Amino acid sequence: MKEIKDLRRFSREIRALTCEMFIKRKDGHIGGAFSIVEAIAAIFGKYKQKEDYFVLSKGHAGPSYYAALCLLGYIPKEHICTLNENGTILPSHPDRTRTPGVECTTGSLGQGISEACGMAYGLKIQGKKGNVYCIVGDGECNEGQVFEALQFAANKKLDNLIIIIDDNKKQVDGFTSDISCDFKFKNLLENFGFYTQEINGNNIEEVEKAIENCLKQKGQGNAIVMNTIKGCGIKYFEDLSSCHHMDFTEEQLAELQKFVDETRKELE
Ligand SMILES: Cc1ncc(C[n+]2csc(CCOP(=O)(O)OP(=O)(O)O)c2C)c(N)n1
Ligand SMILES: [Mg+2]
Repeated sequence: MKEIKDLRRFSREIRALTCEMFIKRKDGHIGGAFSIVEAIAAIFGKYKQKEDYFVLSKGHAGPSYYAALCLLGYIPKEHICTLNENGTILPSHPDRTRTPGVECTTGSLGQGISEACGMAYGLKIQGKKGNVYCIVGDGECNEGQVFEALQFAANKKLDNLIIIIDDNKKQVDGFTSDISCDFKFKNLLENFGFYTQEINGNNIEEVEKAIENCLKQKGQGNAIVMNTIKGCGIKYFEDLSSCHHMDFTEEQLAELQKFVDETRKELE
């Protein structure tokens, strides 16, 4: 997909399909799955090449990742509504031994980014082409392991690594700023030695431009700090004080269904 309008359409399809998984399952991590949809759409719709890797370090956002993989033909459609069922190929958190298209097993916060750094370094020392895209949660940055990974990536100048921080300002049970310091991730990452950009991560043009800039620069690791909204795309969930993981009520299931119906109609 080369054009913004195609990426925008892709992001809407991703949200609708993710809703269908949640409706069938009646629960799910909607907040963090929806805040990264534009990033997922841009990476998978335009940038990710065969030699590249993708790591969803905030593995609980798996469903929107699966939706993109399904729309691109990696995951057969008949599996899409088996999210988190016994024996499914779609566990709630990504598992590379189970799901076609998934390249890294994640879910234990902090580990994915470390694996991504290892992959990027591995590509470098083997003289191979390829970039590694890694999405990390803002709450996930509570994990010390994230900072160990950043130090390594900065030291090795991993310019084939693009770390994307999903700064949706919330974690499980509240605002990230109430749990840890109110970091300015941009300053932090710049001080670590990364080529850092701060953008509106729910604006697909801004995501596209930021990735484009990363692909041009050499000699530094890349970081994109995305200001996003938890639950972005459905106002009902955006407005809740918390929509991290939800056991959906009948009213909420109806909101999800309404969104699916409206989106499908608009996309016809
Ligand atoms: C090591 C580890 N500790 C705890 C958890 C449980 N957990 C799942 S999501 C989450 C909050 C993550 O917050 P954030 O990264 O901000 O996620 P988002 O807002 O993107 O959903 C926690 C603590 C986990 N998956 N891994
Ligand atoms: Mg968060």
